Amino acid sequence: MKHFLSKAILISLPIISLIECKPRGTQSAVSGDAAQKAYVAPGKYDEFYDFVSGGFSGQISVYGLPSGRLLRVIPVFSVDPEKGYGYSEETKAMLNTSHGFVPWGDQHHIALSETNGIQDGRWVFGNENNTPRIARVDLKTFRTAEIIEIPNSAGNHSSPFITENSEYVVAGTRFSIPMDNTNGDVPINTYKQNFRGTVSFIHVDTSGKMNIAFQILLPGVNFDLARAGKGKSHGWVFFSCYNSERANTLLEVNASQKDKDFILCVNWKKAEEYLKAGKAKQQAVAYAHNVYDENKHMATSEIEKQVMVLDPKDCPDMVYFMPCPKSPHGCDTDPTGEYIVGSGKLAAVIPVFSFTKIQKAIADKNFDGDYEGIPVLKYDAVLHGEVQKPGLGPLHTEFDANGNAYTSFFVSSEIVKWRLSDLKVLDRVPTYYSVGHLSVPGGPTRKPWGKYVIAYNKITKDRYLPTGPELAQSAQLYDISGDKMKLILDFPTIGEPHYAEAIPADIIMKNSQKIYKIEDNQNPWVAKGDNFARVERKGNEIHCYITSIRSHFTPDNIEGVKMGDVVYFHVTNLEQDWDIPHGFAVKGANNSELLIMPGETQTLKWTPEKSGVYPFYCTDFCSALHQEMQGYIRVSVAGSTVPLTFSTGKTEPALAENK
Ligand code: K7E
Ligand code: CUA
Repeated sequence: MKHFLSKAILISLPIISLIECKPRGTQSAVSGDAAQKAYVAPGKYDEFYDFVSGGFSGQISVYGLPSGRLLRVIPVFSVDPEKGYGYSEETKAMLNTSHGFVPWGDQHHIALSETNGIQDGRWVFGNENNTPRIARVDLKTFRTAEIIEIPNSAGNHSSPFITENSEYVVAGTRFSIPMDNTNGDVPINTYKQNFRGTVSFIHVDTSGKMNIAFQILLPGVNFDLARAGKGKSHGWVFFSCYNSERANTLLEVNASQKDKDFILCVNWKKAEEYLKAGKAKQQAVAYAHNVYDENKHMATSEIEKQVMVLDPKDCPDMVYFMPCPKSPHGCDTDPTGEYIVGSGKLAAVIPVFSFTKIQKAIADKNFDGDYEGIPVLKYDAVLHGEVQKPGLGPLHTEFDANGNAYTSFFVSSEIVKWRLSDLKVLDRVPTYYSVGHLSVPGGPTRKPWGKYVIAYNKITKDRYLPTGPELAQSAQLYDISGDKMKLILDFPTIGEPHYAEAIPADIIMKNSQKIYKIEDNQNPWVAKGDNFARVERKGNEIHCYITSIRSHFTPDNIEGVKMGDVVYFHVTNLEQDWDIPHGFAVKGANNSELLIMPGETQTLKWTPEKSGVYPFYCTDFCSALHQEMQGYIRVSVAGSTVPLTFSTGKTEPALAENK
């Protein structure tokens, strides 16, 4: 028998390798013509934009769906040499924080702006965990417009979740900490006395401008995820939290003791009333608030000095805890706003809570005591029901427009479809492998667009050609238009994808900006035409006001720079044509290039390290004569008498004094 088997394997191997040229262990799992559904012909547009968080890359990337084509990486919390973000003088202030310039961030979740609970395509918000911040990206330009730091927070994980008219993005702290206005120098094992959690409500005005309206001071648990209410539950936000044990060491054991942790229910309309009534305490803190001015083409950073803090002690009926089994992660509200789904990482069921029952339990004071002074609602009184035996390790839930929910299971590595009304499991599909977040287009809103569910996986293993110790990060696209979910595409992502949202392309593309108008350019260093191009000395600073247009720089010959000078190249791109950026780089510069959009001015700071002649050139292939788009800058020794001169197209030989 043994002998026969091995012979059979020997014989069949060459046949298998003829049909199947992928490495062994790769499962295609795509059936019939399913892959056709992800095919977008050359020159055709995708149906959806998909905004995907970049995890430890710090950026947000944008894909087309269903093709999975990468359209753009938007620099947000990390410097990006491809676009000069965080390298040009104009953009550096975007990455300023109360800790100084931070060139890296951990970009975790995103939230698309909404009007009446429907995606409106104005902005995408992103959070940063490590140095707690929220960013707003303008979807006219796909550029980061604003970043605000969150005080009294550490590990800003539970964010940025948005209310249904973009009134607020919320941010809950994962790590509880001693508050910023206290002497933080306390023994770690005084956690229970000294460590607190906060959730922050960042107001967004109609122009998008953010400010921290208030924070709520809470017990020292770990806030994990959140969702705003919608429809009937508009005015509320639900935050999952774990570590109700308030352990400060070996959390994997010590924060898994209790049978149930909590979902925090915040009545933010009530909080607004308390704020108005003067119940908030002003607290002295320090946090950066950075804004990019589109006309000045420049960021400014301010350190804000105070924040308003509401303490539930002074504000009855503002917050409640709802028991949730066991170490909840995702906390998601369905399109009607009636159901709140908690996903306990270690739980054997998925609890679904009813907003109506929550309101009734509050009215009836149907409490199970309190937790650190905050009323705890009775589990049975607020429960709609539990999804039985759904899978192992539920993490996140999204919804379609037909009353179905889709939950990701990390441990059993699958997506499970179930019905909200009767909590029956309808379908399950494997993911490759260990799905974390998942997303249905419009899935967190009042109006899911449906059609697909996308799995954002934590482990790739054998899905792609190996690339050394680290493999491609992986997303998978499933068709959900029928009763059964069908895998139709794998596509790699940049950084680790946590949350993502997809939105119909037409909502965004109609507003997409093509150029910046040169007449609106208010950059203090702009040169609005070749006749304004010049080089000026201010002490030891050399300011080169350079223009670029296909295919030359003005000026392109610069002399009279001396060692000890600091050179600023202020480059204005005079083009007024879509998709004609020019780049700028100078030999020896150790701070990336510039990439300058049509009508924009950007500045590269350069400190030459020895005398000589340095070429500069355009880094973006802009025309047939792009390779001709170059210039020279001459740096002389300190104390030299070479006069400061600049020119373009001047060909007379230089005087003999210049050697
Ligand atoms: Cu990846 Cu949103 Cu940090 Cu869940 S979190 S998986
Ligand atoms: Cu400008 Cu190449």
